[in-house]
Amino acid sequence: MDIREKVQTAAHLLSQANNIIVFTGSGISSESGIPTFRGKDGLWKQFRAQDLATPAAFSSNPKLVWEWYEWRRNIIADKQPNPGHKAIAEWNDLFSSLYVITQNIDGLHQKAGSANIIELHGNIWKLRCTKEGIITEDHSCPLKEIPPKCTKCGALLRPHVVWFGESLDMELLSEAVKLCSETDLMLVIGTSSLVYPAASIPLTAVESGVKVIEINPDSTLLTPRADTSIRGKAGDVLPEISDILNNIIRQTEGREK
Ligand code: BV8
Repeated sequence: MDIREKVQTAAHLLSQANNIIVFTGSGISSESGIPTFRGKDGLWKQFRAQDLATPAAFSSNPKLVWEWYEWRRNIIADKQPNPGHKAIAEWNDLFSSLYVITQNIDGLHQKAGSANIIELHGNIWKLRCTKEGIITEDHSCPLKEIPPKCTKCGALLRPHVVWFGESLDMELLSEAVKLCSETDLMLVIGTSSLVYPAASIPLTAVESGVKVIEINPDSTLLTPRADTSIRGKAGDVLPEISDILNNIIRQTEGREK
């Protein structure tokens, strides 16, 4: 099948689905101007994220780790959702249920208007007290001080994100796994499917017999397991799927009148 046929197929599968999951990685935000992790201008090219996004790095040099997150917050602060994020947000009321399960910490799905978002790896605009665990949201750029301190107890604040070597929030992970068994269709967009346990979510969907459609300019470790893999950019493919889906819905409603 060529890309046109795959886009048509994806729209038809969506038109027949009641419950869908959209699973995303950093690739969906790259057209908003936010670097991915492994792309040519990727974060992992300039920094070894595994050396900075870790509890050990934070305990040995919290200032350095915060400088990296401050730099990323500044990149993300003025970025807007792209047509890919917006297409997903426009589907909010088209399905019995639509969940966005994202590995991204940039908050662009919220900014686009999506509901039911599960942030598996946290959110760069949230900070957590290292002593009491209280989570606050702070969008100030730059932060008042680096590293920031808890206004209540004076302890260090950390980014409320999941670092390498840290377990994910088990409630979020089990909710994501449970949703895989209750969904008809999963779109997997902009992820290299390399980082676990998040990368196991689409595989859980495959093993539960869910139709899985990948959207990515490159092939990934998931590609051979997906029902369809559309070689394209999220910002191009998702609006195209949306246009065809809306035509199908209009035709169906026309016939029912
Ligand atoms: C844990 C937040 C254990 C922080 C991130 C097996 C099982 C369990 C763990 C492991 C395992 N094997 C290895 C591990 C360890 C590790 C891991 O997976 N390492 C990798 C490198 C092999 N996992 C962990 O450490 C996890 N924790 O397991 O702890 C434990 C268990 C119990 C108790 C204690 C401990 C935690 C991992 C979370 C790390 N945090 N982010 C921050 O951002 O600062 S990960 C971060 O990188 C992202 O969140 C994301 O998950 C990952 C990058 O992946 P992608 O989003 O896919 O980005 P990437 O650049 O790779 O790919 C982009 C894709 O988009 C490409 O395919 C590209 O082609 C495509 N694309 C580009 N442009 C577009 C596009 N697609 C569409 N449209 C476009 N325009």
